[in-house]
Amino acid sequence: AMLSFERKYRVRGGTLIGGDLFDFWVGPFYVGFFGVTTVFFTFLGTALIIWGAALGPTWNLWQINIAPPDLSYGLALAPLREGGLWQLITVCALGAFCSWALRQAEIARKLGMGYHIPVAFSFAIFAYIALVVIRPLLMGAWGHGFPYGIMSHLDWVSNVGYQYLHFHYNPAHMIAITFFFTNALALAMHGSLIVSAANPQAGEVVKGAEHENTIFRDTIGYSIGTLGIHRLGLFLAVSAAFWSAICIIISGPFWTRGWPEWWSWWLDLPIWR
Ligand code: BCL
Ligand code: UQ1
Repeated sequence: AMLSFERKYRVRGGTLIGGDLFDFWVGPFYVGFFGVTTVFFTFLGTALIIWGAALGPTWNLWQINIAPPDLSYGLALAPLREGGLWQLITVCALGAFCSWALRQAEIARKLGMGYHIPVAFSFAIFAYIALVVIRPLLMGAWGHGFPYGIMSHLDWVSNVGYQYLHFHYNPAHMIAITFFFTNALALAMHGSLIVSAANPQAGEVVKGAEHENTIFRDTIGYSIGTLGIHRLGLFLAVSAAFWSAICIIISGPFWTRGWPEWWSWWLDLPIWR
């Protein structure tokens, strides 16, 4: 069943490819050309993961691992059992993520919205591409990608982190973390503000923007505004993903020693002499 206001938003057109051919809904979901490709890559990729798990030693969800090829394969295609599955799964993941972003773009066009949502999501895709495409290409082997598995990818992060002695000294990692934490603070402030305004004392009417501004002006002397907080949130979130991508791309291709050592530029400044 369709909600009363739903028909209004089911507008024809705005497709980027395929014209009217895939311009329809299945239940509440818009399909479109990119809905078809999303489903295709998702099912194929998931099937390949299950195949990889079947070839492996365990069905324990935590321990299933699909590893990239050995470094000795360089940038070549590897046999399926030797990392080839990882390569195909990576292609499916990229296909599904990009299809999803393009489907978001089609829906934004239908609704006459800006492209903020697909643009924002593309930063998350960029972080993934940084890990499994850009850095492996720059380092000359697909084996530098991270393995697909719950525990195994955590082991990879730990091992790669310690390869650079102390990853907290990576300046881009510092910036990324600062954006992630600031984003969490902003979302906590915003979420609590909205829930407070929407839940007044019994018998009182729901509060709006004037009250929202007032609580922040009274407590910290500044309100960024109802539109402003969403612009700030977009900036913080997108920056967190962007600097995450940068922090891993520079680890290896740009800096091969421990990250603590990178800071010797500070100790070497002539002002200390
Ligand atoms: Mg570190 C990376 C924080 C300690 C080594 N580290 C990161 C960053 C982030 C972070 C900045 C990971 C986020 C990211 O990339 O998002 N690290 C962090 C913090 C600490 C920390 C807060 C801490 O100590 C408090 N790190 C350490 C220690 C080192 C260390 C010191 C280990 C010993 N860290 C590393 C290494 C890496 C990081 C190595 C990285 O490689 C990683 C990084 O920067 O990667 C880029 C970006 C988001 C994504 C990549 C997700 C992409 C999502 C895609 C597009 C969509 C998925 C769809 C999904 C499959 C669908 C699901 C469907 C559902 C059913 C709905
Ligand atoms: C804020 O000022 C504001 O405007 C009224 C909101 O709108 C709904 C908010 O959610 C938040 C969290 C703030 C406060 C934010 C800063 C950066 C002072």
